[in-house]
Amino acid sequence: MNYLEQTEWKLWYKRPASRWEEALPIGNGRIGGMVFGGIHRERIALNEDTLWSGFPRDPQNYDALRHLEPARELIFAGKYKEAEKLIDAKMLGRRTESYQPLGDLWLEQGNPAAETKGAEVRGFRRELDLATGVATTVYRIGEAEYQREVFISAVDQVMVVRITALGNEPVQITASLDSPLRHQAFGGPAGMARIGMSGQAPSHVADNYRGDHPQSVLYEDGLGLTFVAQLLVLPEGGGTAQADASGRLTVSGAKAVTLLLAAATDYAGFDQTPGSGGIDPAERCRAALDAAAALGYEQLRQRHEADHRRLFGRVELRLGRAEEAVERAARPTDERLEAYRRGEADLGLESLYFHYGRYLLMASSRPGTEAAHLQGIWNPHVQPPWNCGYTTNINTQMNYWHAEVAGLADCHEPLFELIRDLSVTGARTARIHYGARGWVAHHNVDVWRQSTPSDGEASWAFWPMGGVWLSRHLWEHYEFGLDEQFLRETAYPLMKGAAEFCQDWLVPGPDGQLVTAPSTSPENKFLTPDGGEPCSVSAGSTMDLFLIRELLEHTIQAAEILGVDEAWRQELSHMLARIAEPQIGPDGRLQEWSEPFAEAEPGHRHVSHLVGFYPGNAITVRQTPELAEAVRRTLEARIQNGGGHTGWSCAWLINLYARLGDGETAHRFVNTLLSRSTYPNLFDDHPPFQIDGNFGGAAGIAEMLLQSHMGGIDLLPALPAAWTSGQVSGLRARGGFTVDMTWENGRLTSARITSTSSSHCTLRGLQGLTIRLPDGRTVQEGERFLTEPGATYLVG
Ligand code: FUC
Repeated sequence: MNYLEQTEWKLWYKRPASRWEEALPIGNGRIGGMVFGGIHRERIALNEDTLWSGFPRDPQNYDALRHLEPARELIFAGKYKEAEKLIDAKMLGRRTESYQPLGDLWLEQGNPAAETKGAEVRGFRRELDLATGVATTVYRIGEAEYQREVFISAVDQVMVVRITALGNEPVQITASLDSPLRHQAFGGPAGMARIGMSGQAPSHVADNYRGDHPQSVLYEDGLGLTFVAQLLVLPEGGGTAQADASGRLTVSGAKAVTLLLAAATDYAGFDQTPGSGGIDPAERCRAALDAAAALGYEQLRQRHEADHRRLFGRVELRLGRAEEAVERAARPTDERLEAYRRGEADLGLESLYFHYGRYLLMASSRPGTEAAHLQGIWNPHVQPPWNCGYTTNINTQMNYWHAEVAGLADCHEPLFELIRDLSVTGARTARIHYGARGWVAHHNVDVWRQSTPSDGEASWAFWPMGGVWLSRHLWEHYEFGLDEQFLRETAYPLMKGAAEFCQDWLVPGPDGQLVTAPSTSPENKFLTPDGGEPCSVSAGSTMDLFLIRELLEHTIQAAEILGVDEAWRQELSHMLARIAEPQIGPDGRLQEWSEPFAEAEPGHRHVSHLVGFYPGNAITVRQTPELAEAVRRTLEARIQNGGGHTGWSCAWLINLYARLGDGETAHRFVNTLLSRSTYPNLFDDHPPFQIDGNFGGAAGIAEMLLQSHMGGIDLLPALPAAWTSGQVSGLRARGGFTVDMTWENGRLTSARITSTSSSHCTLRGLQGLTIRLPDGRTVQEGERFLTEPGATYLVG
């Protein structure tokens, strides 16, 4: 698809960005940049993924446990509102910390000769090439043509800006660094082409959720993390570069310039006080810059591109005809989005959105980096929306919904590291808050791995299911890749700890069935049966019980595969049999709570009780059709009442309708996500910018094309009429398979399944086609066959 790479996977614009939501994101998982593409004044906003406010603290509420039994008694006596008040007053912990911006690289670029003659800027174009991970800005002034390329290398851990001038005008720039945090800029040593800045993050950024301090607070008391950014400039073609002591670096007379930027903090782990971990961020920057300078631009670019393509090229999706996609891509992305909003079909934009979701995960989450948070890695605010945190009651999980299916299993790893850390902090919280074994996490987590119920009131803060839901990702990673070493060394011990917490957390309800209490259903409220008051606390929410049930099942399966913990497995099986079942209400909907309470907000954005349908698979259209029908009715009622109105909420609907096999409705929500909840740079608009919708949207598009949660692989399970023809390669299915497909006139025309292990495979959705085995035998739809690692099975 070489010619397509010229255009199809690019975002491009005719004007510089005037705001964050127009700028173009680049990143290597650790360092993030937003490229504005200014002409005379370029801004590249910078982030580093460990730069957070705060330091390790003890966030536990030692008083909480004392109130657990009284809260349970109130709940089982039907006094829900009183239980909620008790939790709000006595059982919550302190606020989580905030991700911080690093600052900006400013480049003032002149063309004095042409400007004095009043020459105009012509031919402006800025673009982001998803296939290479390079953002490029080009324009002409007078006789000169300028080009600025920017990328952030994962291999060499530096940002590279390459500025060239064609024609007779030299490159003339002044570079400087700035930050909204307390910092100092410096240049030199004198005469050297280096500048830098060093600063400190606040030790606490938050408003006090109790309302004692109605104003947001920001403590700059010297206890926070130290950050450093350094810039090294390599002029070519006879140019000179001079830094002054204040940190301004001027290049003149060069044909081309390469700027290298490194950034680091002294973060040494969630349990290390800033400065105590033996990390010297200035030294780290210096070392990265020296190594990169020795390589030079050409090699840096080659190494970056090879690494980027290795990941990006694993999956290719085309919807519709190639010529049409190319034609659409000739239009600037913002204009394209506008036209789409007005109702013009643009299948290329939909597949671009899918690829962008993959690109953004590659740029914000790589092995060894921090996991992607609410804004991925890109944030300019000292007090960002929701702290740029890890909100684990949907958002953090959604960030990784596409990781496995869309060929980025390695980008999933930072989440596993976060889970591992949480199992340490969360073990204390389990013990101190609940007197329980194992480990627990609640709805908000930060870089210090806060595991307590934090940031506000019971309806969102009191939700000890964060670790349970996160553990599903460990199992999914195993199911897709079948890596037994990962299961043994990483997944199982963490899943086991989460399951042990559940063992101690489940209690018999009045009828003897096991339930959770206190229990909430994020972040919805019901109306109390007696007073009609909005309330969040009861016993045994449907979501809690789905999450726990699935965790216990997966843990048992994992223990069986590994041949361990036999007696304990039996214990879990007995518990499973006693857990209360999900209920279908009198109106045919799946009940959100254990009783058919009226909802305070019937169009609520969260559809927590559907977690067992997607991402879970406790309910499926094939195995539990009645429950699946209840899911459909639940969705209809939510949507009728305005549900799905935030970016991520809409993205969840795409996945849910894909699982229902309803391609038309799934596609309608793809359309809604793109036309209502997408900024000009294709960032998801919650509002404000929040990246989960990008990732959940990409997952939804994949889920429409391929599913593997029903004990086999379903090809094109929710293909909408609008996607008449298309092709996809490299999607992954559970059981260690990779799937390529083409379809025309809404029908599968060929498929190729590659096996990476020796597991059984069952294919559905063949529409009359058959599977040819390497020995020449043919297999039909729904027939199970054994695969060999490395072998390819053709459907035709
Ligand atoms: C949850 C959601 C909000 C938002 C926040 C970051 O609390 O209910 O919509 O996404 O996380």
